[in-house]
Amino acid sequence: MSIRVGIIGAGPSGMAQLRAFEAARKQGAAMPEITCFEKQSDWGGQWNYSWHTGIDGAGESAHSSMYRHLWSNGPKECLEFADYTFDEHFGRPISSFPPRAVLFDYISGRVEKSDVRKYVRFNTAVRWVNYDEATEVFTVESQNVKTGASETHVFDKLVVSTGHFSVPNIPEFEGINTFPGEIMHAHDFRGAERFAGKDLLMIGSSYSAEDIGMQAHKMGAASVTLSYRSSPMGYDWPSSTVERPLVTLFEGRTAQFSDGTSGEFDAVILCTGYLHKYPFLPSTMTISSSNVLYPGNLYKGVVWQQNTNLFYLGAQDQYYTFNMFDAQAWFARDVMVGKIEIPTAEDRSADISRWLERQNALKGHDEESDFQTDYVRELINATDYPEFDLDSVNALFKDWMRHKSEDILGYRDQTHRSAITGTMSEPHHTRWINAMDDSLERYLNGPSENVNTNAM
Ligand code: FAD
Ligand code: NA0
Repeated sequence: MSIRVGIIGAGPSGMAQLRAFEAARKQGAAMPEITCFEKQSDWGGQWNYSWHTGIDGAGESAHSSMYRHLWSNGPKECLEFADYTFDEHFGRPISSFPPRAVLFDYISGRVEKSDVRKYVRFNTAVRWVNYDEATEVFTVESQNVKTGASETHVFDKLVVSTGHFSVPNIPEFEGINTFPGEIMHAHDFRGAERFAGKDLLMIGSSYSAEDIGMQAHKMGAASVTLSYRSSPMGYDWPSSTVERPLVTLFEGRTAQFSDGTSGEFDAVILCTGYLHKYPFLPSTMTISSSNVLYPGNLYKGVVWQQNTNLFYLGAQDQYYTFNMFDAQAWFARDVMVGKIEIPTAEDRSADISRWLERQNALKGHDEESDFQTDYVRELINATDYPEFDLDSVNALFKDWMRHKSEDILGYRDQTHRSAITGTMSEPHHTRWINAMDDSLERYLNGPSENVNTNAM
């Protein structure tokens, strides 16, 4: 009997798992029995944009945290699939920082060509998972979110690929109940147009705070204040943007900061990150971690230490994304089919500890990029995923971070070379700060019409 594989989630990680099995099938390997559960009506995960916030049209929690005018925050050359290049998909060079719709088109194009859609049960949420130690099988309870019909499935191997940037981390702040304006988490942000002329307070000092803050600036916000807990981002911000230490108190519209300064605001956006949350898994199979490059308890960042039939994809904080999910999916596939032998629990534990120790010693972004490069390299070396020049990609991450330091509003106008095809990207027809139409059509066909007045 062929193995039965369950995959929960058809975002980029789940799609990578489908593609990994399909790639092996093309080389003559037997295809396992695969069922992929996706609670939304389409695949793409975060990249499947929806205007819904809170609860979606099927009464489920809205998954995607992406927003209008989201352009890739890293060079596309860093996330390029080694087995499906941007040149292959678009047939011509494109710019290095495409908008969301363009990347959605790219990731969908690869799996559409692979004919793996048939394995996905859309509109189907996984509600609960059990594992029977004696028979070594998973029982998965799923429910069609449209009809309410529930089903039970049995699997030998289970892949959890539900992402970890969908359940907001929501801290409390003294007096915040007295704030009369809008308060939201970044997860519910869909566009900054309505913040034109407004004074915005963002709490947090990572990608969401930086990007939503600069979106608001682009859309004409009067001022943007970024409040940090640990350390400021320190970019060369536009003059109407400032960084302040953490808010200590809200009194009506006024926020007090720990350095004694204060400000009046129209809206507050909590850019305070996300929680690992897996409500369909018993605690014995659930990751408990903050957003780090190497969550504990996962051998090679993929295989659950206490149950080597259980796999997590994309559970890490991410420099690498799509190609790392591929490397993980190829690795998970080869473990599942017995091509990669799993070492003893003791040896796995020693391997995990080695990565955790290195993670604990990391200083700064360059070392983090080196860390994840080495991690991806180790996975690729263990499988037949096409090799590519990871040192070039690592260098590209460092160039990108330097460009951000030099020009936070202009780094997306830079061009980069593909480590896979050698193709140099095209400069985009419109500078990011002036690009007011983020559609695939406008991106591919011609310059934007509107020119923004906040351009530096
Ligand atoms: P997700 O994309 O989150 O997909 C998980 C899937 O699981 C979803 O389709 C969801 O519906 C499904 N699911 C969840 N629970 C269940 C359930 N119980 N049953 C069935 N299905 C379920 N990466 C980049 O490379 N470049 C970027 O520019 C970039 N921008 C980002 C911007 C934002 C605001 C965020 C939040 C993330 C961004 N990322 C970016 C990172 C992004 O997380 C990854 O690119 C990628 O989407 C992760 O893929 P995933 O499949 O692991 O998770
Ligand atoms: P993210 O920025 O949403 O990116 C997720 C931040 O929250 C940290 O700065 C942390 O501070 C802060 N924080 C947490 N609890 C806090 C509290 N109680 N008080 C104050 N601050 C608090 O989340 P994180 O985890 O990076 O940072 C949390 C993902 O979304 C990333 O992968 C990113 O790439 C992606 N993203 C991409 C884009 C684009 O592509 C845009 C947005 C997000 P501290 O003190 O822990 O440092 C355009």
